[in-house]
Amino acid sequence: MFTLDRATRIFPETASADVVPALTARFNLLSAEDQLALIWFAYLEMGKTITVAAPGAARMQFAEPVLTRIRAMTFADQSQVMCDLANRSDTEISRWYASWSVNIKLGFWYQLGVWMDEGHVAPIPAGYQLSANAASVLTSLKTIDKGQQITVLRNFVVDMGFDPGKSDALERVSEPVVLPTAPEQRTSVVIEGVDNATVVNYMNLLNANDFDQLIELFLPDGALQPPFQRPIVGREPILRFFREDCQNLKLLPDRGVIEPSDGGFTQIKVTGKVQTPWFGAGVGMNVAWRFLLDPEGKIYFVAIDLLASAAELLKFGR
Ligand code: ECH
Ligand code: GLY
Ligand code: GLY
Ligand code: GLY
Repeated sequence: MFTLDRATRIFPETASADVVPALTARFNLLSAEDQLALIWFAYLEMGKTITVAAPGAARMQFAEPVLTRIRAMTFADQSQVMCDLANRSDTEISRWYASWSVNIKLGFWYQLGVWMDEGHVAPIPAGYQLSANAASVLTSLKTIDKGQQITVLRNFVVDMGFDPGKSDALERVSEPVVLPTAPEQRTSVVIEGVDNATVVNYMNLLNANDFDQLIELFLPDGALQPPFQRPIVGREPILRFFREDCQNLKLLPDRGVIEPSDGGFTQIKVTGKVQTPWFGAGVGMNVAWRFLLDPEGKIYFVAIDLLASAAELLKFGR
């Protein structure tokens, strides 16, 4: 029978973008000043090629009290707040930050970036010299594909702030869940080589933000493994993840393969692209979905991998 551990190893030939955790580890060794400056330079660089979508008003209302407070501070205090976040120091603002969902964190920094540009928030000092290590991380970041670049940036932002651990943690704050797309406006994917109803429904329901129907596709002890993360196990945590982190994604699966497995299970690998609402069609991330379905067609396990290269989109052999 399958264990979760064994399930994570289906389709072992799938090569994920190891450069993402590698760069994240190198980034974490840098000083806070270097980290902030590096992100600023990376952000300016990316701005030339891809645009970030302004966050929605609903998302911004949660960070607004903190943003207003920061805007009223002196440049010195503003710089200190940003360094505290990067250092994960135990401060009030760092604790609030840690309680926010990924998209609120991204929206918060988006706003600070706009204010830095406009002169309301302390800029990175003109002529700031990155350390040799930081410069080398930035150089590496520039050479990887756009989908990998935005994943690295996202990791930096997610890891900041101070999380005191379960008992002392503030209540989690996330944006409201959007209504599912109306039935007549839904789209339907076509996946070359895969006509499996569970997999096709998974893609269509996620694209429609229909998380309540989507979760019904999973077994009660089913698991979902996002890129570079541990599997999320059980319907309730997975549903929470969908509501908090997966609104308005666009899944563009392209092709796949279906193989019978042990005990009447079925393993299915699909490759294609995913777009995040932050960058829209400007960035297509190359991904693989690796599904393991039970004999009734329920999802026991699905992993989403960010692929090492576009060539991986065509790799299904052993
Ligand atoms: C400034 C300088 C000071 C420091 C900082 C700054 C601001 C930085 C900013 C950064 C913004 C970055 C952003 C990144 C967004 C990345 C989004 C990504 C989304 C990936 C989604 C995927 C989805 C996959 C999934 C699929 C499933 O089937 C199941 C669910 C799920 C410059 C001020 C910090 C503003 C906006 C990478 C891959 C397909 C697993 C979710
Ligand atoms: N809030 C910017 C300054 O204190 O100058
Ligand atoms: N924002 C999509 C994700 O959680 O990866
Ligand atoms: N990256 C997911 C969102 O912006 O909602």
